[in-house]
Amino acid sequence: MSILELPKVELHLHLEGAAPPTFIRGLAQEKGVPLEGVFDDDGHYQYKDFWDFLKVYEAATACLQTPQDFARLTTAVLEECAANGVVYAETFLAPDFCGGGDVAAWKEYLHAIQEAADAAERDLGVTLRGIVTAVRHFGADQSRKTALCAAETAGDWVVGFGMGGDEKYGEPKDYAYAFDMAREAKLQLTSHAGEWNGPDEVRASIRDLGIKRVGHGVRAIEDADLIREIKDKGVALEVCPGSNVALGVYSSWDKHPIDLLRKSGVTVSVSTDDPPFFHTTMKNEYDMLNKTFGWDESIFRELNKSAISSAFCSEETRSEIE
Ligand code: ES4
Ligand code: ZN
Repeated sequence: MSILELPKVELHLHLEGAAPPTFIRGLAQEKGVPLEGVFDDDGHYQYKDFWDFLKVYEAATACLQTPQDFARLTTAVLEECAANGVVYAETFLAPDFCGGGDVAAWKEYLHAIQEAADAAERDLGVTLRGIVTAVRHFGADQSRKTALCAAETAGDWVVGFGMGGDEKYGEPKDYAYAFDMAREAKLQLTSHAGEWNGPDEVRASIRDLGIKRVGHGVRAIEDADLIREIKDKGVALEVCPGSNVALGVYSSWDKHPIDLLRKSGVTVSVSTDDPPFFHTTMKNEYDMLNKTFGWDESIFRELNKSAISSAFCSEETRSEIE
């Protein structure tokens, strides 16, 4: 079997960030939303660096206005997942972009997203689960509202709580209250760390937020003690190599530490993050890992096994995707 055709598990995928440019352009036209500076002449998303990316991301997201818009987005994203052989995905959902952090509005958005996901599971064979996500640079107060949205909808479908956004804004401990709320609601926890800040950010996130998975976490490779701690605690890294290269965390694929992390015994999985923004797909990630590091079918099968074991879903769902 070609490695590109293998069944894949993806644990780090932002729903809005997975919106195809054509989808966002269509929506903008329908709604009369001006989208200045979002696309280049070829119709791709354009941004100068990560911080500009966050602005462009928010501008594009402004076209997504109703629960129905998010339902259509979910369908489009899951079609792309299916085309890439993804059988199970966890997606970050930000209530800040779905009803502005209000619990009642969030429930309506979530309901629409879940209905679209259920239909895609039937029609396309892709299972989706949600991780409610705070946006770090929106601040600690807002993160508590997000955690309330998460706690109010925790269950078989909303399985986790996380945080993305600007890692240079504030400190992990500022968000401990939100993560405590989510933990009490029996949600599993992840946070973006160690993409822009170094190993200390990963260490502080594990210590102060009690996370069991780290979004990116790749810069942990710079600290041998931290690598040991990550292994001892069974923390898994959601690694997105194509994203890291597109944003310049690493200058090229062969400089990316994923192979070193895997060889050092850290649990890693592979995801696309915000695929059209980074000109990638799960097939492209597999192709590049094969070409750069010589990963073969047995390594990819192992990778997916450990991705399934670090998934946040119920044991029942886990056994269905195995
Ligand atoms: C992110 Cl809040 C958010 N959304 C999409 N991609 C991201 N990367 C880091 N934070
Ligand atoms: Zn991310």
